[in-house]
Amino acid sequence: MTRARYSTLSEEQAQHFLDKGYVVIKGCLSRDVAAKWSSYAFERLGCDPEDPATWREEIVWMNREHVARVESLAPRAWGAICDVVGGEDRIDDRVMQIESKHFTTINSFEWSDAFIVNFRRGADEVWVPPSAAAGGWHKDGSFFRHFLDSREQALLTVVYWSDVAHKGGGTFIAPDSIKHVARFLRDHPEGVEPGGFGHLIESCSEFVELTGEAGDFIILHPFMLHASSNNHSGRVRVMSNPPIVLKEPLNLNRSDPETFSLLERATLQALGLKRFDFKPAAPRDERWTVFGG
Ligand SMILES: O=C(O)CCC(=O)C(=O)O
Ligand SMILES: [Fe+2]
Repeated sequence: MTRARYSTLSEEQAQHFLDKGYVVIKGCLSRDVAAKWSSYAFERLGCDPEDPATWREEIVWMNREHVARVESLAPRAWGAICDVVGGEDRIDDRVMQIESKHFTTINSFEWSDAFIVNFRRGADEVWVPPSAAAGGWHKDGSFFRHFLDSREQALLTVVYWSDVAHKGGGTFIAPDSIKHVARFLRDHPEGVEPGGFGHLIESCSEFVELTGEAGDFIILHPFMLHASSNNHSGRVRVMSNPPIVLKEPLNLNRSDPETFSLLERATLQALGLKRFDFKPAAPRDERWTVFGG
């Protein structure tokens, strides 16, 4: 019997990440925990998810209050993260304070209730399917200058704390954006400022609406262009998007190809290359304060 290559991901899931830039891991979080943390959040917001008359805003970005280790809250999610980045020892365990509108404190080892609550975004407008026309497309990471090998937002992840039906505010993604973002960053070794990627959606032709259930976890390549969507379901969508920070930039030029992480392999595949000796041509410019481990 051959030894499994990954702790948690199946070969099919790993291949899906390589080919599509994302992988869905179902049922990572107990429904009870998801319901409990969501109800704390609704308490903080002073609203009742069952009573639209109490919903004050269409969509809300919350600060974190409850925090727990991913490994204890959702061990399979943690296993999958480690599988994609090439092991826990590559993940930065420090607490970072970010200069940003959203999720001001992050630690890759933790999940929090810094929720993005989509009550009824755009419910009065026609529902636009996932497409360039839907608008709002972006690459995450407002707190650093972006390079092909950046470690600061090495994964985009999505945790669903509520069920998310079709037209229910599920995050829109564009799987073929990874290729366009990768090539754009290859052609800009001097780096790209946050916000400099949205126009690439015009080159994309593959779009997905991420529906799912409370407890589902989705790992996305950091180059995945994505957007909030309109919620016509009448049900509140609760999600979080904790970033994963690595200790070192990606190494796209490892001498032994067996030691590339799935993330590095996906990035090389997006470039159509076996290896690439990337050298940043400007300072990284990280905009955060480090608090320790
Ligand atoms: O609301 C969503 O589904 C996505 C939100 C998002 O992408 C963000 O806050 O960066
Ligand atoms: Fe985002």
